[in-house]
Amino acid sequence: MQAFKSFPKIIIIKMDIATVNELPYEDFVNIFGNVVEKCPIITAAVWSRRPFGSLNALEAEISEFIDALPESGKEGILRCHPDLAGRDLQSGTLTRESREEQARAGMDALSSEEASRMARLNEEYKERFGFPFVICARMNDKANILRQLTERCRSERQVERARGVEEVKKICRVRLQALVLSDAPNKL
Ligand code: 2AL
Repeated sequence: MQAFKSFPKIIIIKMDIATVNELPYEDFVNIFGNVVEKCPIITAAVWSRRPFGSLNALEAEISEFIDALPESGKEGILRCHPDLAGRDLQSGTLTRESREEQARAGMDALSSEEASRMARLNEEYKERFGFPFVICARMNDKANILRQLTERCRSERQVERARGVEEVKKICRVRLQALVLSDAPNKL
């Protein structure tokens, strides 16, 4: 185990992979249940694939599980994601992970003009594709998110489904990196 300071007064403990491998099922699901937003069933399924050789191996198991789902399952995962700067943010009902990600990307501090543009584009995207726009907020700033949302509104359904799933995997990686020690230097 290694402790480090993330924010003033908050100590986050990262586990090494050996500790992860020893976790009983309930603890594993409690700790990793939201690495894919509101999809603890993925975590539950992946637990039986341990031991994991590394953080990368754990991530690869999750990716493989997602890739094996039918397209309807992949869309289901996308639908579990809250809109960026959407109703859940306004009403304080985001998951802790999502709240931190959205705040880091400035989604909680949009001008009223930016907020209405975001809301309009999010609705347009959902109407066109039937699932929400998903992007890894930690890897993008506000300007980039708005630009990509605008561009991706004009895309094709299959392209967006695949793109959204790749973004889910990036979000998952960032969330895993916050919990598990990596062998490689952490670039985030
Ligand atoms: C999110 C979210 O909640 N966190 C993140 O990185 N992206 N949602 C979204 N619709 O892209």
